[in-house]
Amino acid sequence: MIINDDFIPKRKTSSKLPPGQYEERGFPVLSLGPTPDIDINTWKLEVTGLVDNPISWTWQEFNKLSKELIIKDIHCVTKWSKFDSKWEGVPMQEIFNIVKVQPGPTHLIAHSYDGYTTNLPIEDISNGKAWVATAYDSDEIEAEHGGPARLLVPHLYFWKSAKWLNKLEFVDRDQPGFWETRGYHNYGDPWQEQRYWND
Ligand SMILES: Nc1nc2c(c(=O)[nH]1)N[C@H]1C(S)=C(S)[C@@H](COP(=O)(O)O)O[C@H]1N2
Ligand SMILES: [Mo]
Repeated sequence: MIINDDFIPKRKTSSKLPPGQYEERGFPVLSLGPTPDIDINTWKLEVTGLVDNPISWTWQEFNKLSKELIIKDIHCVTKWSKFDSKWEGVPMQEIFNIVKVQPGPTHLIAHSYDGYTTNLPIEDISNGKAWVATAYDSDEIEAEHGGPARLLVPHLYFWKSAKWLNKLEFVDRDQPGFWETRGYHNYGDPWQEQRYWND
């Protein structure tokens, strides 16, 4: 009997799973504290630091920017991975163009409403690798998952994807953030299993 591969539903294979991870079908919530109470009428996203046009968007203004649909696997340092998570968001490249990022900065520091921070090399947020997500699964992002807006950097462990985003700061030196100063790897590549300081 000949079985045509095309008629077998595609299955998730372990090749999508970075070392040490397992597939999670749900969507666990991982926050260091309570979900901040954010009023959409006073919400803002500021962009500061080494940019020619620093800006502060309201929710209405931010939602006029062009968005993309993003379907990516995400990988949490606590070992769950979720395949094909579906988001909508503003590409970081769009933000670069509007604020005119100067040639100088080496890192982006993301700041959140709960006081959380995380650091990212500029290369890792350029070239279609990062978004400010405003929707998940065709709906607004639930508060516990970082709504109204969160960073999405799916090629790094998910702690780099700051929830409740409030400020993007372009700087010319590395400044490890909340978890990076508390034992998490400074870079966080899931394929290299860069979980903790000595990995
Ligand atoms: N502002 C903020 N962003 C955050 C966190 C947080 O506590 N505060 N937790 C991080 C961690 S450790 C992970 S794994 C992911 C979890 O996102 P989720 O709760 O949507 O699964 O958010 C990251 N972003
Ligand atoms: Mo995490």
